[in-house]
Amino acid sequence: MTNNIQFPFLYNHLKDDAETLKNMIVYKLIFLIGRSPKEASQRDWLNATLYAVRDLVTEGWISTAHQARSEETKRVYYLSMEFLIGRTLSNALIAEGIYELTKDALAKLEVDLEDVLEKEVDPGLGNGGLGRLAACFMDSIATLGIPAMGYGIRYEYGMFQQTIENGRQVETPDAWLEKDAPWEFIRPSKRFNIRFGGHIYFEGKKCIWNNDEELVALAYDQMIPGYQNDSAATLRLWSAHAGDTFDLSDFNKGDYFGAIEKRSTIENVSRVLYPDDSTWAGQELRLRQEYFLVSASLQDILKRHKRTHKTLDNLADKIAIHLNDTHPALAIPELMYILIDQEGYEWHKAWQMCCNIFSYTCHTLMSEALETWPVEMMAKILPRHLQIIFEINEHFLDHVRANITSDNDFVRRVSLIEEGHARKVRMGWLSVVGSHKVNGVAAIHSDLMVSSTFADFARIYPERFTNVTNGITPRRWIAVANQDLSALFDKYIGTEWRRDLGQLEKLKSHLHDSELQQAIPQIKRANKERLASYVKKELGVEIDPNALFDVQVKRIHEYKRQILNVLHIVARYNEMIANPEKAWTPRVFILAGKAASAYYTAKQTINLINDVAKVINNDPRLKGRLKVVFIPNYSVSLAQIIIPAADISEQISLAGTEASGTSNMKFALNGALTLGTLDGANVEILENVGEEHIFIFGNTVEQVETLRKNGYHPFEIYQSDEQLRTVIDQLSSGYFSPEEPNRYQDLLNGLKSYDYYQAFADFRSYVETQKLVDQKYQNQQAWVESALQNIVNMSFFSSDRTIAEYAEKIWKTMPLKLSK
Ligand code: 26V
Repeated sequence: MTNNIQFPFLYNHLKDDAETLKNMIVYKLIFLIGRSPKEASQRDWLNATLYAVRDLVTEGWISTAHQARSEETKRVYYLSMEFLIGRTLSNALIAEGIYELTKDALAKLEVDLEDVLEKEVDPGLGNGGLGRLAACFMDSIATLGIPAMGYGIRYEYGMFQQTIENGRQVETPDAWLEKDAPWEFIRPSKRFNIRFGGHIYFEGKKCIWNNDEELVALAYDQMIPGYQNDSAATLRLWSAHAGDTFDLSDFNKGDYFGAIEKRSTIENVSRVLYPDDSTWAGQELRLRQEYFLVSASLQDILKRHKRTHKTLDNLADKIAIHLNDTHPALAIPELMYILIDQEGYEWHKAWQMCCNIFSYTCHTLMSEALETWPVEMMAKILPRHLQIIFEINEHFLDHVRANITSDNDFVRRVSLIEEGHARKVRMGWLSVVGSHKVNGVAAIHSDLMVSSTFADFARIYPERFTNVTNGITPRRWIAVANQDLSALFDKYIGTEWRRDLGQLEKLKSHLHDSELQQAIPQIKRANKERLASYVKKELGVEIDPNALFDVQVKRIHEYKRQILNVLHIVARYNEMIANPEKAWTPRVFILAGKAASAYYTAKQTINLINDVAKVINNDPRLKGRLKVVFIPNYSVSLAQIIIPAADISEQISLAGTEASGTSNMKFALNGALTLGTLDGANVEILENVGEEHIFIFGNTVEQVETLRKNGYHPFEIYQSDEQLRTVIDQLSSGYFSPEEPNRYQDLLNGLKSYDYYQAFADFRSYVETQKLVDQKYQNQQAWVESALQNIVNMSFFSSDRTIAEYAEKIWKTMPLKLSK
């Protein structure tokens, strides 16, 4: 092996030289893509640039991996079914500090960097908050130099693309891989067999699993560059392949096509992301996906460990595995299976190792989203794992009876198996029992977790439960998404805020600087113009950047209460029509978000928003002072355009339902004021910015619970609140859907009779608080002061802080000693 190559190898040649970078890009264009500069399309230039920049990141990546191996520090593996990483190029350019250099290099070729950036696909390998959080975490892991790696699935089809036709959501497949993926490295040597099905039998005490299906997991690596630290983390995504083995019996029967078809069915495992994050459907393919991720990742992890340590005895000292929600919870029985059946450990030793290795984050308290697998299905697909889960349960229930209580009802409640005519495995319970730490994602959510969903477990294992409040990466959400604000920060406090958001404290001494106070609305204005031109281009709707931009962007879900937003919009419309001469503060309501394809009420909500928008946007009496737009196909790249342009951030979930929220943090850091309930991380945003700089409304968790307990009667609110009644009756009459007057009957009847998420209960308080928003916006100086208070008080919400907390409290590991 030659060992005389010095790292960094390429950087030495690049220096700060746009000419060299230009040549690198042209080289990639000609020799990797096979195009001449004359014929190259924007996409060709994008790919050539990506390849060139990838080379630069690769050096740091290789040396980080080398460093992690040589230090032998405890490694962390973050298992997640979703990673919503967003576009890579702009982020990489900022991480490498070569944004301007690349712009200059491309300019020499008469190519515009911004045009090229827009061409990159935005891989939608996640549903929403949970997947985006995983991506922010990877960014912080890379920047802090935590010896951690992400594992996920390389879905061939990501989150569906949403278009709106006649006001309704239409889903089309997202074949993102058809457009090249120049950022990834295929790893042909990293392949593992994944087994399913068959049966088990015992030879004495030894359990043998005879599977009847097998496929291959192939690794694709994505580099996640750290911020200017010559380092990069690895996100390894698994892709399913049928392998070399054809089913010989099919061939022998002469069924060639049958055999080929089977291969394609096998490969379905990594075909598509489940696009429903709201209701739990125990579908077999999803179970296979979860096991596929877990089995491939654990084989890889243990192989790496053995290469360095030659033994698994020290496994719990050297690795930590984090479960991003219960989706990868099969890792617990899988590790038991490997340790016992393959490595010969005895039960108690193996179990002790498991509990020390695993930790688990709970991301939702919504009971309908909690995973449970039918025992029968698991028996068919993973017979040995089911048997191990039964055994874990026996040991666990013995412990409960011996040390906590023998009360039968308690034991029934905490059992890993839900009894009933179809028995089910409770994945949340399994995750708690098999982990040493369980955390919620915001203070209020962690409190609720131990007082509701996991109350029984908090009695059994009080020391396990903890909180780690979510965070967001300032690199993507400021440095990439809001370049003008970045430049302003640089001017006042230097550039270090990108890796230490605590530097924002320094801005506090400049709060009365009039230049700063003028710059803030100017930057916001430019971002609003950018969004307005996007809306004009995509929807043909004119929106006025002078108006207050009021934004709610997130998955469409009843608990998030987009409907409350709509009720207020219609109430405001009616008031404006009744008093057209009043000095109304002009407003643009901007909404975006995808509905799960089978979620009827969510789809109705989208339709309603669009119906209301159509009437309002075309009513001349409003003189353009009220507009409503629903921007299709919400994604990470769209969020980067929308969030920096917001004046108001709508965070209006029913108290106790939104675990944390992370867009609330992105908005506040970009200078929007939150209009929100005391839910999720809104509570901590309030604590950080102070009550004069945030609009809080609605019932508290306690009030919500009291209403539920004492009987909640939405119909009475409908009857007593005239403004609300007018709105509901107007929607019922088909005012906004004259071609189908009954279109919203189901939705409205649901609200009037159940209103499970208590939108009516918070309506009055919401409408009144919206008036305070108008008033404040009239006083631009007060508004800018509040915007600034939001920005400077967001240090706590950096995902760097979050990851440092995980590393210290949960994973018990240290950053690598990086050269920079
Ligand atoms: C749930 C399910 C259940 C059905 C199968 C597919 C599937 C996929 C994803 C999910 C995840 C739901 C949980 C989730 O996304 N929670 C969100 O996590 C964010 C990050 O912690 C947090 O900010 C949001 O408040 C929380 O809703």
